[in-house]
Amino acid sequence: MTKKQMALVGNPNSGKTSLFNELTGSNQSVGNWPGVTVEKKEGKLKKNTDIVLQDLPGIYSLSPYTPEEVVARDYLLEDNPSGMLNIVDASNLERNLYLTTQLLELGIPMILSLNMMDVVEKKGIRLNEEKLSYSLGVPVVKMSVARKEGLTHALVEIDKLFVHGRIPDFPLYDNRLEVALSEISELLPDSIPIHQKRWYSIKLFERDQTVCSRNIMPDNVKKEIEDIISMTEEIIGDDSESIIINERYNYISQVVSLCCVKETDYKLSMS
Ligand code: BGO
Repeated sequence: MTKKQMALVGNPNSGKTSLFNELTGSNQSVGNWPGVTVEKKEGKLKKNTDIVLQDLPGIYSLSPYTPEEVVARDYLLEDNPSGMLNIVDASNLERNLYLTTQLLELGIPMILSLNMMDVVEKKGIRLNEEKLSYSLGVPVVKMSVARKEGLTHALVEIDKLFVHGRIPDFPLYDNRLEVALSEISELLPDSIPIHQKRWYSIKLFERDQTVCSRNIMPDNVKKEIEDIISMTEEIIGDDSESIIINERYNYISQVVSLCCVKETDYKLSMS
């Protein structure tokens, strides 16, 4: 019987290794990813050995600048995992959600694990996971791996994902950018699966070298896409890569302001 694959993704120091060890125990195998000296770890869940958790290297983004980013991005795009467990350090939510915005564009069902909730509580921050879940369109699990809290809830969400996991909606950005992205999406070849069209549109808009060099389109279409990008750069007044970065941060700050309250602010507004 083929195993069900689930990717474990997150920034370095988010608690990914701690979570991987808690969920898989001694059911682990370690090797290297082909062609690179990046460690490859996978493990069967202790509570359900039909599910294999693929521990991806800790990364800050899916830009192909480091071997770790390349490994993670290739796996997520080409190995068709059924879902991903995205672990974020909730005590640095704004910074950690940057990777999440990119993961949401890959067309893979996601569970968001808000780790380090013990630190969040000590900092006096209230995090509303229902609002976060609603804003991002994915199930959210609060946890503290250090205190072994939230692990059972994560396992329940993993089981649910294999029954009725859905591809999340991707974040929507500035209208002028959205027009460009939908025009690029229309020009993509049929060989790109529908659920990956958003990812490819954004990567082409950013002039991502790995995607551009793949020659997935004839020259006249490449030219049309370049015209769309240049025109949008002129309208917004910035280069395409910065446009995407700024839009991601705008989106994140809206989400965080909706879901996060500092207890000191709360007390101030009550007094
Ligand atoms: C050290 N809460 C708290 N407070 N800490 C956590 C939690 C949590 O929920 N989860 C993990 N940590 P990794 P990556 C350490 O190693 O799993 C801690 O990179 C130390 N080490 O224990 O390695 C975890 O795989 C000395 O901390 O993350 C670890 O994603 C002093 O977060 C760190 C203090 O976890 C990173 C901590 C020698």
